[in-house]
Parts: sequence; structure tokens; C-alpha cells
Amino acid sequence: MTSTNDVALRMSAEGSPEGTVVVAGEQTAGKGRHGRTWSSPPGEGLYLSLLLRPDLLQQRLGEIAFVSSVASALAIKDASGLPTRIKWPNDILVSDRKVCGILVEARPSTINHQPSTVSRQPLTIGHSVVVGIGVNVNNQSFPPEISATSIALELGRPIPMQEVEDALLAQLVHWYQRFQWEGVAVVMAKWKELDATVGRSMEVRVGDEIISGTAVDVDPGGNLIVELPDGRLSNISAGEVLLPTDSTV
Ligand code: BT5
Repeated sequence: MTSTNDVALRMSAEGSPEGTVVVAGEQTAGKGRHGRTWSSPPGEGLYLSLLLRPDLLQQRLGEIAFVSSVASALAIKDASGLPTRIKWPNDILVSDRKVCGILVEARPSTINHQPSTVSRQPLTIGHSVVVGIGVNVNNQSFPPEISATSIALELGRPIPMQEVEDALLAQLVHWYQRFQWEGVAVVMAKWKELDATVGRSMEVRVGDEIISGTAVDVDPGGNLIVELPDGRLSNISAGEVLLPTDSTV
């Protein structure tokens, strides 16, 4: 398959319901965020996309990334026993290396007016959201330039792919339901328990700019608060954290 996210987005456009899951054993065009690629060799990783149709305003769609990272961190822990942590906003780490990446893509859902109505423009009636999760399950090696690990490398033995998939789907259902019934605060509280970012000095890449400082908090909206060397606080809504262990630093 090219990319489970691309297949899920196409199925979403064709009307597939919430809860549709696309799983692949390999991807020929696995996608990371911001046009990056996700290394997706056959038989080594789990590549899964889940289609959601949340009843959320556009400005709250970002909350789904936090739901997904909490669910993924807990699922990998359930399946492997490994202590997982989250690097803001949604990388899952074991031993400070990336074991799982998440790409959330949203599209407006539209219907077409009938000719009898005022306008023939498509009408936006909500959003479809595809949560794409890549887990390094039984990978034995990675290109040296990426700071990655796999469940098998950490455990010293392979584990069944199906166990990771089952755990992932169970935790996604659990946390998506809690998010809908109890709200985002319960998700952010769990996210903070799992966070590996706050308290650490780091660089954050925001567009072309690199900001150095110490992460001091994640606010209720999921923004990272970084204290700059001059004591000012910077409130970052989208960026990439480079911890000192990352080879990209
Ligand atoms: C992500 O992007 O971490 C999101 C990855 C999402 C992958 C899933 S697989 C199922 C679904 N279908 C898709 O097509 N995508 C989703 P980002 O934060 O941009 O991280 C990408 C960067 O991580 C790359 O530029 C590499 O440096 C590194 N990387 C690539 N492959 C990796 C891997 N397998 N494990 C760890 N790091 C990797």
C-alpha cells in the first residue's frame, strides 16, 4: 500500500463511516508530518489509520492528536510492558528514542446542495479526521540519521504484530470515548503524566526558526510553553521539539 492515511482519506471522501480502520504490513509512500517520510519496511512495523468523524469545531481538531498520542503510548506499554513517554506534541518514545509517530489529517466533509436550493456550492457539514499511527514493532535497525527504536530492539525479542494492533485499537476506542464524554481535560491530564518534554532544555523548530529554551508547561489547549534564556515565555502551537539526544540537533 502507498500510505494508509491516503487510503483512509479516500475512503472518507467516498463516505466510509467513523471507525473505519486501514492497516498495512508495509507502505511504499509512508508519510510523516510536513511532507516528511515515514520509514515503513515490510513486516517490521505496524501502519494503521483510523477514520473519525468528530463533532468538533475546526479550532478544536488539534485535540485529536493528544487523544491519539495518549492512546498510542498506553497501547505500546500494554502490548510490550515498555515504559513509553510522549514528546510534545505526539511522538511516542522509549528510552528517549522514537518508537511511534502520529500523523493526523483533517478534511472538511461536504454535501452538495440540490439544484432547488439557493446555492450549488458544497456545504461543509463537519470534518473527517484520519489518525495515522506508525509503530516500530520488530524493526532490527534504522538509518543512522534518525533517533528511532523498536519494541523488539528494546525487549531483545520480536512480538506479534497483532498484539500491538489489538492494544492500539482498544486504547483508541477508550480514549476517543472518554474525550467525547468527559472532555479534553481528562485527556490532557493523562498526556501530562506521560509527557517527556516539560522540564527539559531543548530546541524547538517553528517553521524556519529555531527557538532554544526550557519547556515549562503545556497549556490546556496543548500549546508548549518554553522559557527563553532571557526569561520571557514563548507559547508554541506547532513545532518540532529537538531534545539533546536527537541526532538532528
Ligand atoms: C511522524 O511524522 O512521526 C508521523 C508518522 C506517521 C506514520 C503513520 S504510518 C500509518 C500512517 N500512514 C502514513 O502514511 N503515515 C501514518 P514526523 O514527526 O514528521 O516524523 C518523521 C521523521 O521521523 C522523519 O523525517 C525521520 O527523521 C523520522 N522517521 C522516519 N521513519 C521513522 C521510523 N520508522 N521511526 C522513527 N522515526 C522515523
